[in-house]
Amino acid sequence: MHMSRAQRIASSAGMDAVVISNGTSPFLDPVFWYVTEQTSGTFEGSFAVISKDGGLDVVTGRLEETTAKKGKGNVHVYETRDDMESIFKGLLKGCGRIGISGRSVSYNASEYLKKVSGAELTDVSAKIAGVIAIKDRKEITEIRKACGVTSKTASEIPGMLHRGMTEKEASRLIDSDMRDNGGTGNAFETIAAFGPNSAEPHYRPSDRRLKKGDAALFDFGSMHGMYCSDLTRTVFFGKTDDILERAYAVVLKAKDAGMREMYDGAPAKDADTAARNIIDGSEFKGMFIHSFGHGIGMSIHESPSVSHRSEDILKEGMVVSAEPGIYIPGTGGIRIEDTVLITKGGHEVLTEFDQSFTVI
Ligand SMILES: [Mn+2]
Repeated sequence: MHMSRAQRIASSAGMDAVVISNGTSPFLDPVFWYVTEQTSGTFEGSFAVISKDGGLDVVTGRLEETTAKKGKGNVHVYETRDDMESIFKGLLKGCGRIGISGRSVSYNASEYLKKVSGAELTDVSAKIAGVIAIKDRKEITEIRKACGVTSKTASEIPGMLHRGMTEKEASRLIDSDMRDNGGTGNAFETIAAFGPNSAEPHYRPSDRRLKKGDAALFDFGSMHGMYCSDLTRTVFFGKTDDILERAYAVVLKAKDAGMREMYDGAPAKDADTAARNIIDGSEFKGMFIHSFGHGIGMSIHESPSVSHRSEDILKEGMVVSAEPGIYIPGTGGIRIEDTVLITKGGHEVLTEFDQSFTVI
């Protein structure tokens, strides 16, 4: 039987109702867009109410009424706080236990819900994360498109680089190229890191200029619709230090080893462990300072976690990153990353660009 997204959340949460709440931007919950299948709108001050059996009601203001009616769910429009209160009283009547998305609901909204419903609130965000980690066909189509945009931009990077350009210039070129290729926005702020700066995994681009011998690390992802993608490549601008060339070979080997552990039913931690063993068994022991991967969907970092501490199991339909790295302070860093779809028998790599050692 085909279950709607709201039904999947209702059955996983096991509550009398689940309320997804949007405050004012940026305190918005992607789960609202997930259940309503909306592709636009701001929906500040809007709520999605999922009943025990998976029915969906949307509570919103006049401003978003027209947009709301294009999505899933029965739309209830309020004009005043009193209207809102009576809508909630009707929808939540008889509910003793209400699930909320504790990771994203504001304190004020949860106090309000408690007051209008008289119910006990329970954080069901881990259960919701488990549901949204498994993408349906529509979502996979969007993620595939997002990955296509990002891959096309990756293929254009070698032609963008020239001596003396700054990291900021490179990141701006990447961003506008992704838009030109059909992207609908950045999944996160693009990282362009040259030389020793590439040894900082979450670096922000500066006015550092590209010099001969630099490692040049680019970590970027376009959105398509509401969905993200994630890709990293490290290339070399002219002949570089031998140590970086050796590190590159180890990262590539670690990535292959990790990706062999990515299939439906595999413990997520196995991919991290396999990659980490390769790096820690090399001269670069201890230099892989983050986890192997993370789930990708409407958010750039979501469930499952692909770290050595993860208790998640990889399942068909999950989309995760595979991104080992080696970071040598003062010299440079290497990271190679792709976005990967978990399938029944293994996985499919959704981003696509040559990952062999490249000197430009
Ligand atoms: Mn990533």
